[in-house]
Formats: sequence, C-alpha cells, structure tokens
Amino acid sequence: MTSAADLLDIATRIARESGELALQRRREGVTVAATKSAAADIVTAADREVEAFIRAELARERPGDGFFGEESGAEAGTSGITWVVDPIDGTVNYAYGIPAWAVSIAAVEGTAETASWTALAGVVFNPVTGELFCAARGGGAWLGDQRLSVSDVGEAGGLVATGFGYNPETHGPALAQLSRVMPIARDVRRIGAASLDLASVAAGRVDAYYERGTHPWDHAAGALLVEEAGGRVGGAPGGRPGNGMVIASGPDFFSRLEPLLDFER
Ligand code: LIP
Repeated sequence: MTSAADLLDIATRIARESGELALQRRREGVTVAATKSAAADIVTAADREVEAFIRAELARERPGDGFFGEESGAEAGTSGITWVVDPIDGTVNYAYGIPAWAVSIAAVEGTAETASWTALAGVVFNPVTGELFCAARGGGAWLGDQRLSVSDVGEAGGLVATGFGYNPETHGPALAQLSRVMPIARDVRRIGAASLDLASVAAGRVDAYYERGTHPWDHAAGALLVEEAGGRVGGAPGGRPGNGMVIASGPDFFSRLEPLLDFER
C-alpha cells in the first residue's frame, strides 16, 4: 500500500496545477454551464474542465484507484484507494470573483462511501491566496511549514463559520439553527466554501464550522485537516460528516456546539 505521505505528494502536485488552471480560466472570464439542484446551484465550464484535468492526472499516476468527483461522479478502482475531488469548491464565489474558493482533493482508503472510508491524505488549495493546506494521516496538518492547530475558545464565545444550502426551502430552518448557536458565538462567518471553512478551523482562524447539506467532496479533505490539527469532526449520518450535518471544532467547543444543533443523529 502506498504511504499517506506519497498520496499527499500526488494530491499536492495536482492541486497546484489544477488550481492554476482554474485561476487562469477565472482571469479569462467565467461562464455558467448549467444549474444542478436549484437555480443557485451553478456549475461553470471551468468546474468541468478542472475536474477532467484532475481525473486524467490521477488516472495516469494512479491507474488502479477509484474516483469520486462533484462533476463527473464515481468510478470504482481496484487498489483500495479512492480520490474524492471538488475541482472548485465555492463555485458561486468563483463565479462572482470573490477570492474564496479552493481545489479540494482527498485520498481515502475504501470506496466512495463517506460513512466507511478513512481519509489518508487531503489538500485544500486556494489559488488566489496561494495557501495550500495539507495533511497526511498521522503527520499533522500544515500550511507551508506552519503546523496547524485548532483554537481554544475564550469567554467571548466562538467565532463560528456556517453555510446555507442552494435550496431556498432550507434557509428558514438554517436561520433558526443559527439563532440557537448565537448564545455561544462571538460572531459568525459565511466564507462560502466548506473546504476553506474546515481549513480555517484547522488553522484556528475560526473556532468552529457546521453546515447541513454539503457533499462528500466538500468535506473529505478538510475533515482530515481538522482531525490532524487536534480538532474533532462529527455530524450525520452516524456521527460522521455527511449531508445531514458536518460539525468541526476543537474538542471542548464541539461538546458545547453539537447539542445545540438540530439534526437527525
Ligand atoms: C458549496 C460549499 C458551501 C455550501 C454551498 C455549496 P460548491 O460547495 O462549499 O459550504 O454552503 O451551498 O455546497 O457547490 O461550491 O462545490
């Protein structure tokens, strides 16, 4: 079995190259290619092009591995490793030109099943800032040569990041959820990209992140960053990050935040 460090090297190289492609397409001007689950759920031509680039690079470098991408779906492999990819996480930010989007690439042991895989390596790369957050299981989480650590929350309360799904029908319950969290929060941040929210938790830039309605490719890499930075990741179904809920923070604040969140455990 290839080591987690070797998988991380592959993810890092491909994230950098694909991120530069996405940035180039952003500079050239972005076109919306289609909408998906709702009018606000857009996919750009760049999303599709960048994922195709990543998929081709992985197929060349790791021909026996599985693939699970936001735009092109899942394909089983024979090696026991699956790559979980969001080519441009924060697509709406990307389309508007807001510099908060990322290439998210994770290598997991297992198939494309969030409930059962074990993340081995993860990269979240923001090509606009040049920040590449990375982790190999057991090797810590890093931003360049800076080792990352989740924060401790003081008397002022937690700086909490969250998000709202594309379906307008979910916005009312999400705002009610937020009103239950505010008594333990100092403030809220809505970055617009789950992978960067999770990287921010790992880096101590926010104290916590939670969100309903995300997809495996949104959180596969970022969840490993948080765990390797000493944080705790949970949610639903089954207490693991999933469509029902993703929760990430330092252990102490996690125990205060999780009970306030209304989701089917
Ligand atoms: C996005 C997530 C974000 C969430 C959005 C969307 P996308 O992923 O990163 O946290 O609030 O609804 O799911 O669609 O940009 O890959």
